[in-house]
Amino acid sequence: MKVRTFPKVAVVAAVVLTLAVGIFAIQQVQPMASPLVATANAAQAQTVYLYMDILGGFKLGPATPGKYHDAFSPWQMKVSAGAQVVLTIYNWDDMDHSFTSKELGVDVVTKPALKEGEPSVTVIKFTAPQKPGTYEFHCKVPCDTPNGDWSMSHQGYMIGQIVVVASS
Ligand SMILES: [Cu+2]
Repeated sequence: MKVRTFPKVAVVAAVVLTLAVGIFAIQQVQPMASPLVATANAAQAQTVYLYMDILGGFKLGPATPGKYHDAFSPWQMKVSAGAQVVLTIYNWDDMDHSFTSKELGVDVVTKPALKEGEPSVTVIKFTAPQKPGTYEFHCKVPCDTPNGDWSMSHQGYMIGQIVVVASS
């Protein structure tokens, strides 16, 4: 029996047609795929790394000339809404302090420095609120004792702020 063969030109034409249809199909699919990819990226929260010192008898107080007070440094930090925050705190003081915030759902005691010049290191993780605004944190451990715990009731000392800004 004679085997029927297709002319070469017809085979090449068929392959080219198949490829053309394939490419056309891919191009048709892509506009659908793009929004799905964008959604997946938006769902991946940004991770932000923050670093803070706690210093004992470090910062002059305006109402108490010549007296140095315990303080967070920096005491104010900005993060994007919904960001995953990894906050590393170096406590250089010779006593416990804490990073405490009911609004942020964080309450962690930072151990004293190992010795002078060797801070304890505490890593805290939390998710920044979705709502932009100013969220307060403070130290709950009685401190700034030589000054009657003055730092504990003063912003910029043992009271600080996480400022949440709308994510771009
Ligand atoms: Cu304190």
